[in-house]
Amino acid sequence: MKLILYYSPGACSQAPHIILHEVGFEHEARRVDLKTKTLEDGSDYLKINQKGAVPALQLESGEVLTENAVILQFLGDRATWPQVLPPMGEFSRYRVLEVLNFITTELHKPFGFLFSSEATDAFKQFVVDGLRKKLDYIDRKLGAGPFLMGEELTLPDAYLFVITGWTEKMLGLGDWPNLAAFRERMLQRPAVRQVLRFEGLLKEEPATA
Ligand SMILES: N[C@@H](CCC(=O)N[C@@H](CS)C(=O)NCC(=O)O)C(=O)O
Repeated sequence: MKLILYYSPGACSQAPHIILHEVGFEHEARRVDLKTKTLEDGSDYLKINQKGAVPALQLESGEVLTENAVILQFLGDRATWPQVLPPMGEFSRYRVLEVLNFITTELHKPFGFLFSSEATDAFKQFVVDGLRKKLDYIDRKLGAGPFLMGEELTLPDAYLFVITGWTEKMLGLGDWPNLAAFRERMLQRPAVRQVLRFEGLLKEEPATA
């Protein structure tokens, strides 16, 4: 049995989806309707992940792993090349996990409130004010990059790519030039393009001749 990723187009599940492609793991991606909590064959997603959220990763053993940051670590530990997560014993591992944790708790979580139809405008404004400061920080940390950790892509880059998509949609990227440039660079990567195409989110350039 292959690895199975449960995803929703453009959701945070895009981060492990990109990493699966970056490290070249054979997998199947199954789309979840987050409103009805069903899969495309009509079956009940809550039987796979009782929390109802994506991502979930079903392993060859049948075991299902949830929580994005943990799924990413699992993939990082399994990958031999490229090294998207330094091994145990290297301090740089904790630097990678430090940023991964920042993205999941300080960026991903608040963005979730902005997508809610139940949150009031005042609450959303409060969330945006906080998010802007966190985006300022990550924009400074990224700098000219090309990646969060410097020259090589690591786990949080895939997650940050998803966040830049949400930022572009909800706030625009004008205030964060490093994030805007990072997004453009990531959009050139074959793994990213493959995932966007699979998720139905890639606007293909029209043929010129
Ligand atoms: N704690 C989970 C949260 C994941 C999450 O928020 N997923 C969103 C999509 S980005 C989702 O599935 N929302 C629908 C729901 O929770 O019902 C994680 O970190 O993986």
